[in-house]
Amino acid sequence: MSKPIVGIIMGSDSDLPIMEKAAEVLKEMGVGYEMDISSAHRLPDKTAEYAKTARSRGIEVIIAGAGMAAHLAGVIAANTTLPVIGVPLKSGALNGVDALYSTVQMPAGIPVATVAIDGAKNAAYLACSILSIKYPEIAERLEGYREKTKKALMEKSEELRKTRS
Ligand code: RP5
Repeated sequence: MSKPIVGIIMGSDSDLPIMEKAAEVLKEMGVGYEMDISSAHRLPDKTAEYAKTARSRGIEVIIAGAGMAAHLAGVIAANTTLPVIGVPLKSGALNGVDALYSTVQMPAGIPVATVAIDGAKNAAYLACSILSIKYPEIAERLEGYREKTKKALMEKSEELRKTRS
C-alpha cells in the first residue's frame, strides 16, 4: 500500500527519532504514510490547514506527537473528525508527564486517543487496528505480527526454563 492513509505529524524535528518508530511499524505493516512537522504554537495556521485538508487528501488516521505543553494532537483533533492518536513525548523538566496530561485530558467532544509517553510504536499499531476495520489485509498482518511475537516469547521461555528449572 503506497498511497498515504496515515498522517504522522510532530511538533519539532527534535521529535523525529521517536516518531520514526511509528513510521517503521507502518512500513512493516505495509501501510502508506506521510510525515510532516508542524506546531500548535509555532505554526498554528499550518497545523489547522494540515488537519482540515487531511481527509480530502486521503488520510484516514492521524498520529500526532509533541512534547512539553503539548497541544498539537488536540488542535489537530479540533480541526478534523478523523481519528487522532496522540503521542506525548519526553522532553523538558517534566520528562513527558506534562505532555501526557496535555494530550490525554481533552475536554469531551474532541477526543485524542493517547498512548504512553514516547509510545510511537503503539500509536502505529493502534492506527493499524483502526484501519483493519476497513482493510482485511491489515487485520491479517496484525494477526501475523502477534503470532510472531507469541512464538518468539515462547522460545525465550523454553530457553530460560531449560537452565532455571
Ligand atoms: C514541542 O516542544 C515539540 O513537540 C518538542 O517535543 C518540544 C521541544 O521542541 P524544540 O524546542 O526541540 O523544537 O513543541
